[in-house]
Amino acid sequence: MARTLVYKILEDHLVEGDLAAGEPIGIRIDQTLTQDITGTMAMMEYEAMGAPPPATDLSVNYVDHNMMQLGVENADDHEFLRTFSAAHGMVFSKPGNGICHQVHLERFSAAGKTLLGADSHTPMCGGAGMIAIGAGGLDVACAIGGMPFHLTCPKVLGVRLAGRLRPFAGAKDVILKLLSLLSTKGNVGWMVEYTGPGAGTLSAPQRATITNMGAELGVTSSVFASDQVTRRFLAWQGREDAWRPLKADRGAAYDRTIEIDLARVEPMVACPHSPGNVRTVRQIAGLTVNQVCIGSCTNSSLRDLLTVAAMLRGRRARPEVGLVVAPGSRQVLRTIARTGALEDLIAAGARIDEAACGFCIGAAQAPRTGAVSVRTSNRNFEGRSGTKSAQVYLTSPETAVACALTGRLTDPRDLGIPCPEVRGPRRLVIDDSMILAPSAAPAEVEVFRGPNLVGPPPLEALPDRLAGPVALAVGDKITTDHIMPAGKLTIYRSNVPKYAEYVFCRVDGRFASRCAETRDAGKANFIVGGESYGQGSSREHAALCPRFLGVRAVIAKSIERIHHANLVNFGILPLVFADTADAESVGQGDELDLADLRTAVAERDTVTVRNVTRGAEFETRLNLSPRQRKILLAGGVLNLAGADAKG
Ligand code: MIC
Ligand code: SF4
Repeated sequence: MARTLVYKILEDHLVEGDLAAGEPIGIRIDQTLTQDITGTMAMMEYEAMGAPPPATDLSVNYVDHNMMQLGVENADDHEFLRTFSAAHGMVFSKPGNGICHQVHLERFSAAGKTLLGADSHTPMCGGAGMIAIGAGGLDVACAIGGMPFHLTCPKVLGVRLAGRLRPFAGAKDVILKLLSLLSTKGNVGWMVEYTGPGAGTLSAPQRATITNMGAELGVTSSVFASDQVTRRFLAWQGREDAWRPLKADRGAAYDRTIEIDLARVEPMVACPHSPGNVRTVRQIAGLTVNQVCIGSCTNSSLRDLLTVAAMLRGRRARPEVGLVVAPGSRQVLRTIARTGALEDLIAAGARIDEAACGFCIGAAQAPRTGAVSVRTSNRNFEGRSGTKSAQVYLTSPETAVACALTGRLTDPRDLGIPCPEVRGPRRLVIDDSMILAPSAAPAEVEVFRGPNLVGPPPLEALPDRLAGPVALAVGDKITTDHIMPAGKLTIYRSNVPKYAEYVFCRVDGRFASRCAETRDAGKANFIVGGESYGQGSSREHAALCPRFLGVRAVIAKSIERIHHANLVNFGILPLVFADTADAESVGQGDELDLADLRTAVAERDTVTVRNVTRGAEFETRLNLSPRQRKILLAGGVLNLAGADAKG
C-alpha cells in the first residue's frame, strides 16, 4: 500500500502496537534534546530511574532559556547540566551556542530519524525530514534510557503546497495562513506532511519555520520530504552524510488534504493573545508599534537575519521604536559578523541580544506598560513577554522590519523598497567548539549540584477515593504559561517546592496557598477547565508543581496532547467532561467526590464525579492507553519499577 512519509518513518521505528490511526503505539527514539529549563528536572528524573547509559544515538542537553545570571541559580544549573552530560554520555551545548532547535537543525538533524525533545518546538527538525516530537522531560528521560516513546498513532494531514512565494511573503506567513484555517484547537492526534511542488521552492530553514510553528496548531509533528533542498542544506553544514532521500509513496492517501498556493500567501499577523488570531497585515495596518523583536527559534536562521540586515541596510529604526535582534545560533551570529550583516543591524539601531530564547519567553526585553510589540516568535499569550498589559503581534521578519522602519504595523510590500534577494555565503562559519562531547572518563567527573537543585518529590499511588474542593475553575485555552508562568520565575525550574508557589499566580494569586492548605488537611484539589486545557509549551512543571500542591485531577472540556501526557506522568487524573455542558455547573469551591477510582482507572473509560456542594453528579471520560493506566495507578512514571515502565 502506498504510504505517507509520516507512516514510513513511524514504521521504521515501530516497536509496539499497530500503525492504525488512533491506536497506542511505541516508537524507538534515535535522538533526544533537552534545554536548561526542562533539562535539569529531566536529568534528575533520569537519575531517579537509575541513570542507565543512553540508548539513543545522540542525546544533547542545551542551555538557551535561563541565560540571565542575576543570582547563582542559572549559573549553577548550567554547571549541573555540563557536568551531568559529561558524566552520563550526553552532549552539552554551552550557553551562547544558540537556541536548541536552531542548533539541532544545523548540527544534528538527520533525515528519516526520530527526535524526541523536552520542548514543544522540537518539530522544527521536521524541516529536514525527521519525525521530531515535543514531550515532557520525563518522557525524554525514559527515551534516553531506551524505552519506547508512546503516542497515539496519528492521522495525517497532507498540506499540498503549490506555486512560489511572492516578494516579501515568507515561511512565517505560510504557517500563519494555516493557523488561520485550522486554529489552535482541535488538531490533537494529527501530524502534518507538506507535499507538492511548492515545497521544493522552500529552503530547509523556511521549512523549519513552518514545522516549528506546527506546535501552535497542537499537532504531534510536522514534516517535509528529504530532497535535494535538504541535501544542499546538510552539505552546506558539512554533514551530507546525514542525508538520505525520503518522500511519500506516489498515491499515498491522507486523512485530510489542504492546498495552499504559495503565490497567494500574503504578509500575515497573529494578533493578541493567540497565535491562531490571524489577519492579513493590511487588514490592521497603521497601528502604532513601540517595540520590534526579531529572533526566537521560529525566525532566527541565517536566511532570516540576512534578509533583515539587507532590508535595514542604510536605514534606521524609528527613534521611538525599540528594535531587538537575537540570532538563533552562534553559527548565525558568526556568519553575519563575517559577512558584514551584523554591522548593518547595529547601524540601523538594533540591540543585539545573545543567541538564545531571551525575549521570546519573557526572559529579556519585556516591553513597556501597554506597549504594542511586534515579534517574529511563535507565541503571543497574554503576559508571556513579561508585561501583562503588552499587546504582542506575531509576524515574519520582513514585516517586523517594515514596522521598525515606519513605527506602524506595515505590510512590507507597502514600504516602497525592493525585496532583497538574499543568498547565503558559500561557506558557513562551522565551529562546534561550544558543543561538548561526553567525558571519556565519566567516572572521574564530579556532578555539580547547586543549592537550588531539588529532586522530583516522591508521589503516592492513586487512592481509591479522592475528595476535596475545586481549587480553580477556568475557561477555554488555558495555556501552560497560565498554569506555570515562565519569564523571571524559570530560575526555579530545578526547585519544585519553590516554583510551585507560583502555580496560576497570574490568574489567581491565592491559588498556591489555598491548595497547600487543602493538601495539608489531607484533601485533594481539583482544577476545572475548558477547551484545549494545557496548550502551549511542553513544560512538565505545569503538571508536577500542581501535583506537589495536591492537585489530583484536572476536569476539562479537552486537554492538549503534551499536557495530557505530563498529567499522567505525574499521577494527575486527566478527565474530560462527557457532556461539555456540565462544565458550566461546577464552580470554584464546590466539593467533589470521586469514588471507586482504582477500578475505574484499571478497567473503565469513565469516572463519575459527585458534586457534593450542589447535590449533583456528572460523567467524565478517561482516554488512556493500557500503559497510562498502570502509570496512574502507581502514582506516576517514577513509581513504576523499570520493567513495568517499559510495558
Ligand atoms: C516555550 O516556548 O514555551 C518554551 C519555554 O520553550 C517551552 C519549554 C518550557 O517551558 O520548558 C516549550 O515550548 O516547551
Ligand atoms: Fe526558546 Fe521561544 Fe523557541 Fe521556546 S519558542 S524554544 S522560548 S525561542
